[in-house]
Amino acid sequence: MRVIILLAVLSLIVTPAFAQKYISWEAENFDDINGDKFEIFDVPSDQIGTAAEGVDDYTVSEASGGAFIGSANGVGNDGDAWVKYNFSVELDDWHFWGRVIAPSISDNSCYWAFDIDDAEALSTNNATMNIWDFFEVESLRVNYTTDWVWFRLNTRDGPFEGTELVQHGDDPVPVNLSAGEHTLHIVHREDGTLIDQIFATTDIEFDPNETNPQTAVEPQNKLTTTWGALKSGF
Ligand SMILES: [Ca+2]
Ligand SMILES: [Ca+2]
Ligand SMILES: [Ca+2]
Ligand SMILES: [Ca+2]
Repeated sequence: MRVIILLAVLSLIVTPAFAQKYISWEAENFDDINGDKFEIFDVPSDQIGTAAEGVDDYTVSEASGGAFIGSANGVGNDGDAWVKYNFSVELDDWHFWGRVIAPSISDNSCYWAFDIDDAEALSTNNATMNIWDFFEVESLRVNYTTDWVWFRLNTRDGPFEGTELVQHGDDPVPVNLSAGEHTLHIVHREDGTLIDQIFATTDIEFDPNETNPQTAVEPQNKLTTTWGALKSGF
């Protein structure tokens, strides 16, 4: 009997070591918005004007939750416009991803930062704000598409440490977040950049381009925090 109890206790202790955590939310489900650059598009979208950026005008036929955010070409870049997400996690190293359409070198970035004041959320690359590039590095531009692609969170020159090329390599940089509530600001940079979903996991191996997180794990609202799953289940 003692052995059985011991095994039961051990299994409770051991199981969490294999558990990976996940959190995701719809980009259009922001908690706050500032400025007039970002708008919510329902699918099928009206034609997104990108001809001015060398891409044929196109419509977006599919999006998680039936909607996405972004700006049409012509509304202008930057503008200090932002959306803000409140979420909570457990203490861990989190790998963030965004589901994005970024069809040209002029439609492929935003700014971002965690846990800043609204007043700091500016369309500026400074010591607080990062640029999130989507196939900006020359060797990646061959990948431009009007389809959705999952991109790891990256930065051009900090303060976050993972450049776009580093994040495409074998040693991507996670975000270490403390337990509890956090915010993510996405700040407008290039018009014509579209965002459908935000996803984060403690699993460095997980690639949402290979496994749709919506089918891999039960969808959860960001306010219900995180959930675990056995890695072997993937
Ligand atoms: Ca660009
Ligand atoms: Ca543009
Ligand atoms: Ca910066
Ligand atoms: Ca969406």
